[in-house]
Amino acid sequence: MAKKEEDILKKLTKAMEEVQTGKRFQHTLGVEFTCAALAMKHDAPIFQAQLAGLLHDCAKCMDDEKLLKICEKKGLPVSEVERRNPYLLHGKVGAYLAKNTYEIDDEDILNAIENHTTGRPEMSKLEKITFIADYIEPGRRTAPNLSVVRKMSFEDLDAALLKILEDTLSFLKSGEGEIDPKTLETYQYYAKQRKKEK
Ligand code: DGI
Ligand code: FE
Ligand code: FE
Repeated sequence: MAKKEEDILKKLTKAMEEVQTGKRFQHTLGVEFTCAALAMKHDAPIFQAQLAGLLHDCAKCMDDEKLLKICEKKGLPVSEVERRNPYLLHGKVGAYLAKNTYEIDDEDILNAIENHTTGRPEMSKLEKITFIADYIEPGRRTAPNLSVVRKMSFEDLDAALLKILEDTLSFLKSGEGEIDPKTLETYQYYAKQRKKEK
């Protein structure tokens, strides 16, 4: 790794340690590491994946009020579902902060941060890697089918993605939260794509 890249990672790691709780910071390091591993396996740029992993939850430790306030102040759109469930905004606000505070210009990284909770149709490889790494990182313990999904992630990104979306939707349907149309749309897009391939 080039010295400059090393310095950027070091600086941003320190910045995340400052804005995150201990537990969240451990998750962040786990996602960064898992992004790097998935990038190695699936031929994506490793440094780019590390940056996306490191910054994906940079706005996670803000309370609902703060997230809404930043959106209002900076003109970021807030949907009905997001207004009722402001934690869904931490990706969008995170991408904003990544660009404006952490000086990330790479649109692909910014998209990976923005879409890491709900996904979106037609994700780039980096977006898929970040979405999946967030779910499978070593510190995650509660998700169903975790060992299967972890293995799948190193075999077939789209298959893992679809399984995660499926499990997230059934978790939400079991009464754990209101479904964001974006999560459903993402699931439907990848389910349809999968069917076409068969
Ligand atoms: O920020 P993390 O906890 O690391 O992970 P995340 O950004 O993927 O957020 C995870 C939570 O987001 C998890 O409890 C499921 C939830 N989630 C994903 N899609 C939706 C959703 N919650 C709601 N209400 N609606 C969704 O469509
Ligand atoms: Fe998150
Ligand atoms: Fe996360």
